[in-house]
Amino acid sequence: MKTEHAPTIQRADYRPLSWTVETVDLHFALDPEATVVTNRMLCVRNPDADAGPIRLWGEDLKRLSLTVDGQAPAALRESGALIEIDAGGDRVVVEVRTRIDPKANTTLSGLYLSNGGFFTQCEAEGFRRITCFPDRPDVMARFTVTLEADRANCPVLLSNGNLIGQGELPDGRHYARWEDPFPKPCYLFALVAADLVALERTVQTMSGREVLLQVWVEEGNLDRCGHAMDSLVHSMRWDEETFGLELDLDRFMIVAVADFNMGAMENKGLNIFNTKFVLAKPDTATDIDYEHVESVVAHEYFHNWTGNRVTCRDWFQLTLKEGLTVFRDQQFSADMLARAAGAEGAASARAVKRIDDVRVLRAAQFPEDAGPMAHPIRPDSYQEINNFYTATVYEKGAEVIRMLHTLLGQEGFRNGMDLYFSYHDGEAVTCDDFVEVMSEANNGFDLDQFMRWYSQAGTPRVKASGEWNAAVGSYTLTLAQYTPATPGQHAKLPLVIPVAVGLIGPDGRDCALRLDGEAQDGATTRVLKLTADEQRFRFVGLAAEPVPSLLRGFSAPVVLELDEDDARLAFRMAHDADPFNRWDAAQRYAERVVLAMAADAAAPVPDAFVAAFRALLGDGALDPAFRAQALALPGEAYLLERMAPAEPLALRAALVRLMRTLGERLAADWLALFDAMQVPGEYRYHPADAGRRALANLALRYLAAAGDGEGLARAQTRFEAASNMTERFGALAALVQSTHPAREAALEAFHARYRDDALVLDKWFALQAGAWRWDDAAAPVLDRVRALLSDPAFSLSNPNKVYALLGTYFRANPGEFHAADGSGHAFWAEQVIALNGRNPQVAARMARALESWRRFTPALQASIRAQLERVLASEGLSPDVAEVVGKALDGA
Ligand code: B3K
Ligand code: ZN
Repeated sequence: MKTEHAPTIQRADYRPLSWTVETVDLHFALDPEATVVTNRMLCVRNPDADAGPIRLWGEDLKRLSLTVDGQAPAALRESGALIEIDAGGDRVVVEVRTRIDPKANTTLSGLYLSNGGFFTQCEAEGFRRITCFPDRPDVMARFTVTLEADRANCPVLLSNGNLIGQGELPDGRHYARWEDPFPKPCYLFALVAADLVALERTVQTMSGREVLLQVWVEEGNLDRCGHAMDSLVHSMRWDEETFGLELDLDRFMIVAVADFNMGAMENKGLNIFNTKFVLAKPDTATDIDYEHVESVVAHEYFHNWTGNRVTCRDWFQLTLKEGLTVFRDQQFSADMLARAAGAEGAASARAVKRIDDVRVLRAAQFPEDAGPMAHPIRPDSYQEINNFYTATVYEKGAEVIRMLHTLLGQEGFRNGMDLYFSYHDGEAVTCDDFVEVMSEANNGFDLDQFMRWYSQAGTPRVKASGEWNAAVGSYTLTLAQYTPATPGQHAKLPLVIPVAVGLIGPDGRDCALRLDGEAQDGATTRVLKLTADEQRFRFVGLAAEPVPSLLRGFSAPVVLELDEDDARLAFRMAHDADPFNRWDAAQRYAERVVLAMAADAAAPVPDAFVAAFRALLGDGALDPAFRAQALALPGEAYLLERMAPAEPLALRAALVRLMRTLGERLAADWLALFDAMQVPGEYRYHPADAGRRALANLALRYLAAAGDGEGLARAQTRFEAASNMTERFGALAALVQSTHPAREAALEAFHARYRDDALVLDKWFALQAGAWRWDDAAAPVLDRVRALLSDPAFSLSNPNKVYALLGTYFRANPGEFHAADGSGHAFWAEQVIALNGRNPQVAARMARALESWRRFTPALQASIRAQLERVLASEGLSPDVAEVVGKALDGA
């Protein structure tokens, strides 16, 4: 058992184990309440480590027997989850039999039940909840697995690798035997025993091998697997074409399960997915769901090389596989979008993807990096590793890989990847190993200073200023950097920051760039390398004073501080040749307006802003998907982050007012836009159609916010007549985010239509939990959330339901959650405590919703602190929640 006060694990304490495992033979006699696991391991002495005992970890297990070479061990010591066994010689067979109770396992880590079937989740440390094992990623062993189960309940028996035997057993039971030819860490082990059916496809890999692809789901869902299958095939092709990486197994399986803590898991050859990221058909999934299915399928598939073939030496290196794999899936999605858009629209399509990714980074990672849980992409310590599957490790980690890609170029990066696999295939390595091969493959490219990105936490600030010298036609750009202090890390050193720069002339066109002392090469965007605290870059040969466009494409995960007046922002909103920066100019302008309105409830919406907004709205030359991004206001979480102190209620009031005003003043434009964006014909998931639907839905949102009669009528018709979920749900969202009397009836109709569809009901829960109040007399959203807790479709045991209802309320509805009377905070404590006893990982995720409490006004701080203390003092607190709440209260 884990103890209540989990010790802190330090990266610097890493030591190789004295004994590792060469082969594992697992036998599962599956039973819902008493599964017996027999584990035969060939343990071998590690020549690279100091002499010591065999170390195994086991948690929540009933140990039935343990032998070493068939004998009771001479000496066995236990402390917490750790078991140490003294053994002689160099090779011994350790056999452990354990009994586990999958039905009682509500943590969804280890072996558990979902709808009568058996499923596993082992990353990070779930395997020790199945059997005793050296549960560390640097122990890579070859697995053979035999599953035995009741045939009627579990006709399908799956594990990693290849099926090497199956047959009948007495008493209505049957068995299957699987062998994985590739050594792997135990976190990649998986089994599934359930009543499922598969969509199958056979494809050829680039070397001409035939492989069998399967997507396993419950019978009624077979008509929702096609998109996941297509996405898998596209991912395979992309990895072959882009990185020369081929599927290495004869069979690749995806299994969908409704109870799952996160999105999906890259178990070798047997990926297990949350149903949310597999199932999609037009009537139940939105365009965004389709996109997510594609990118999560790709992400897990790409892990086969970046994560599985080459894995992490220890969990501190998590970003080695996660940052790199997120970068790969982002590139894949961008390529897919660009391909669908054709040559003309490719740049805009890529920008739209980049904007999406940066929105996530700013909304989730920037606040994390500024709060009590701030950590470098490679943390130095943790209490509970599951708390470190963070936006920093994943999303900032991907940004760090992207910067390497920018610095080394496409080809240099590919050469580095090739060398990485040639050196480290089959190994468990570190982030240093990765960066070292990148350097070696690029003529010793100096990445020493770059490594600071792995060790420094906090979002760097880049402060830019420009000076125009009319007499000589030069423009001097001064860039300075600093990184604010983070908990436990006060002094920061300068980083290597690639800053992509363009200069826009008064005619709105990009100038050809020439740095002083360099030749003119016609380029209009240059990547400047900022490495010192402050540097100057002098551009020459300019005819008139330019407007700088900095950090194009978001070339580094930093906050850009640049003094730009409204007119300049409007100018860049209209003319910046870099679509990302054009979007960013609109965001900056909107941020400025909304924060001014939050600071002063009487501040009007500036006419100039409305005009700039209208110009974008009506610019038919712009791709609809891009316009939908540019016309969506900055996220509330990001805006709160930009406010000091954070005042969620004032911010919400400002957002309501701004949306209303934009809806009212541009009503005719929105109506025309909505009508122009209709997509005729049958639904197909295609980025071009998706962009039009997104823009039409956004138009409805503004019209509904303004209470526009014609807009609301259109929303209602669309809701009733829609042929697909994107339109139906978009219309419902518009109605719910309004004062329209049909609001409740629409929610009910939606519920009636989808009452048996768990994934669609998640949307229904989330929509209500995330609703704003458009009418001052309306009841607080908390009343609704409380009522929904007792809806028959809701369950605290199902993570998707928790994320939809509670997660949305805590994390995506700050204007309601932070109600001045503290009711939201008290509710939070209640729910975190309830979840803690059931599922610590899910509880800890919810707990994190209040970690940035010190940024709020004093009254809110007092309210939140009391609830944090209440949770900390509650009985049986898991290490997961204890770490989050403890760090939140500790502060810097
Ligand atoms: N590697 C898994 C995440 C496991 C989370 C464990 N708490 C999914 C992914 O990143 O692909
Ligand atoms: Zn991953």
